[in-house]
Formats: sequence, C-alpha cells, structure tokens
Amino acid sequence: MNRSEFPDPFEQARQTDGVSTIDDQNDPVTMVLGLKNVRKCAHQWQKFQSGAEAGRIVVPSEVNIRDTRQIPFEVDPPDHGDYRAVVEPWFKRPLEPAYQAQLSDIIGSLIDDVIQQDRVEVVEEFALCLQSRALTLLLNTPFAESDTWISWGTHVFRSEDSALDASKANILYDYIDQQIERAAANPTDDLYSVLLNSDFQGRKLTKEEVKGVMILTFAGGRDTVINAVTNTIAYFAEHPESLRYIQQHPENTGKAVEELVRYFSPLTHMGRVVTEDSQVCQHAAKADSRISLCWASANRDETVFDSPNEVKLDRKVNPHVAFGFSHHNCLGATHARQILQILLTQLAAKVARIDIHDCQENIEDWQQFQRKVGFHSLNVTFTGN
Ligand code: HEM
Ligand code: EMZ
Repeated sequence: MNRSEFPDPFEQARQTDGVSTIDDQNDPVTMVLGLKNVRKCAHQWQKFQSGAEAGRIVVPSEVNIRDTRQIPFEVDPPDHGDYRAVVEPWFKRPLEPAYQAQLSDIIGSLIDDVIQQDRVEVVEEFALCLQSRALTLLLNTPFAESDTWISWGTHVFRSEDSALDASKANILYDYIDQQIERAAANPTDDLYSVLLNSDFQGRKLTKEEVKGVMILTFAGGRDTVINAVTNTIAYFAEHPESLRYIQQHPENTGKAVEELVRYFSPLTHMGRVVTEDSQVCQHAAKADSRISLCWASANRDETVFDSPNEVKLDRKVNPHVAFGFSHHNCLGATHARQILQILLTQLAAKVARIDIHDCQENIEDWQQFQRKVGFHSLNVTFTGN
C-alpha cells in the first residue's frame, strides 16, 4: 500500500530554514520552500526575473541545449502580459463542451483498450498515449500527429541516461520548424497558423517567437501530464474505495483533481534569476544568482494544509501552487484539469479495480533532497466494471 505514496523530502529544511541551496552545473540554486515565501517571490518579478538567458530558469538549466526563448515563460512584464493576451483565449478552449466531448472519447477509448489487455505498462502505453492524443485537441492538429509525438518517449529534453539531451531536443526543434513552415505556406486552423497570424504590439509574431511558444507547449505539458496521469492510476489502484467515492459523488471530481495535483505536484520547482542583492528568509540571495520557487514543498506546508501528507479528495481549502502562482501561472492548466477530471470520471464509470504488479519509481536527485515525482514504469492490470 505504499506505491502511491509520495513522501515530502523538504519538510525538515522548510521548518528549520525555509530555504536550501543545491548546486546545478556550478550555478547554485536557493530553493524557497514555504508557501507564503514562494508566493511572495513569484510576485516580485523585478527582483526575481524569468527573462534572463534562455534556459537558465529551468533546473537543471537548459542554457547549453537551447537558444530559443520560451514564450511567455521566459519573459517578464510588461511584455509578458502582451504575449499572454495573444495566447490566453486559445488555451481556454478546453472549457468548450465540444472539446470536452472529444477528450472524453479519447480517454474513454484508451481505457476500453487497456481493460482488454492482460498487462499494461502505464507510463508508455497509457499516460504517454493519453497526453499525446489529448495534445492534438489543444493544438487543433490531425489526430495522426500523436503517433509521431508518442515515438519521442516521455520527455522531450531528457533521455534515460542523461538529464539534458541536446540531440533529443533537436528532434523536437526540427519538427516544430517544419510545422511552422508548413503553416506559413498553407495556413489551417491549428495553433501554428493562429500564432503566425496573431497581432502582438502592433505587429505579427515572428517565426522564432512562434517556435518559442510551441516548444513550451510541447515541453511544459509533457512529463507533467504523464506523471499526473500515471500517479493517479497508482493512487486508485491502492485506493479502490476512492474510485467508488468519485462515482457516487461526481460533484466532488473537481476538488479531487485539485487535491491529487497538490499531492503529486508534477513540477517540483522553477527558477528565477536574482537581479539585485536580496534577502529570502534571512538568507542572502546575490545579484545574478538563482532562486527557485519550490511548488512541491509549498504544497506540503503544514502551516497552510492540515495533514499535508494525506490525500483528502474532498479537501475544502486548497490554495495549492502546483500550477504556479501570479502572472506565470500555468497556461496549460485548463487543459490539464480537463484531462484529469475526465480521467477520474471515466475510470469511475469503466474500471472496477486496478492491480499493480511491479513498478520502478522516478526519483529526482536534488542532492540533499531525493524526490519521488512519478514512475519510470508501472505495470498493472485494469479490470472492467
Ligand atoms: C507554467 C505546472 C501542464 C504549459 C507552469 C508553471 C507551473 C506549471 C508550476 C509555472 C512556472 C513558473 O512560474 O515559472 C504544470 C503542471 C501541469 C502542467 C503541474 C500538469 C499537471 C501544462 C500543459 C501545458 C502547460 C498541459 C500546455 C500544453 C505551460 C505554460 C506555462 C506554464 C505555457 C508558462 C506560463 C507563463 O509563463 O505565463 N506550469 N503545468 N502546462 N505551463 Fe504548465
Ligand atoms: C520548460 C518547462 C516549462 C522546460 C512550465 O515549465 O518545462 C520543462 O519540462 C522543460 O524542460 O524547457 O518548458
């Protein structure tokens, strides 16, 4: 009964110091651990910026594997707000009933398929397929494109043996370049075409800017969604009563999704570059060094959440920051929430039980902190209702 447990490695450091410094490729990062301070620093974009050298706010830093600035992620106000205004309406499309109906079909038929199989490896055969097929809706591209994305494996910048894999990243960059050229020559109603035709500060977006939005859409919404989906399957395998609870209380599905996202916190932390000598929790943060906003630690803050290490599907007050906080809050959250909401509904309707055979945990190594974020593999059997 502990394969669906995700321990909090930050508890002691959060309680004693509130921050903790790790090294990343000789460019240290001071992790901010408490919810209140994470929120405060997220607001202070002038002191803690996102728009530094492209790739530097990601931990591990991606400065050596890419030059393209991800938009709007690596841009500060006021330009950030103008980019958000361009992309925001598109990323709200998951609220439309037609979108949700298509997503239900995708998820429902995937569940029907896995129920027919004796054994399923959830990460590759379920979560990756679900994430890639759902992404065709968000991009409004042909369904068949998902086969290409599935062939890339779970993370587009990382491979089995290396945290940063430039050759793997190039597969994604080349693919996006081709798609942008295709959309420029023959516009459709997909996201590439819409972006190429968007007005930004009185001009069209450049191809490089469109590429920056598309890389982020592929990368930011990939292993986060895969981990959220896989971990959800592990959770319901070990808590069949919770699946029946969702079936009997469908009105609480939204709350359950928020609680699972809080508990799993699929994105551990995100960096910022310090612009002037500052203090965080009485700790000096020097100009041009990095801090990170540790969403995963903030989401277990015992001064905010009671029984923070317990999953309470009907948790009433849940001000989690799993999707970030302030102006950079997750643009893909509407899509991600719909995926999880529909997944819970369909699992409750179609699945009687899930049995785990074996698994290999995915543990992130942040030196003094070892954090379980998901699974490399999870072998299960789904039994239909
Ligand atoms: C930003 C988490 C899914 C696209 C963020 C941030 C977090 C986050 C914590 C804030 C980063 C910061 O402040 O620097 C998650 C989680 C997800 C998820 C936990 C799944 C459960 C997605 C998906 C997409 C996406 C599906 C798109 C396909 C983005 C974008 C931003 C962002 C574009 C940048 C927004 C901005 O800078 O204004 N996400 N994300 N995310 N996410 Fe997600
Ligand atoms: C970046 C990041 C975005 C980064 C909101 O998070 O997600 C990471 O998985 C990618 O490696 O490049 O897109």
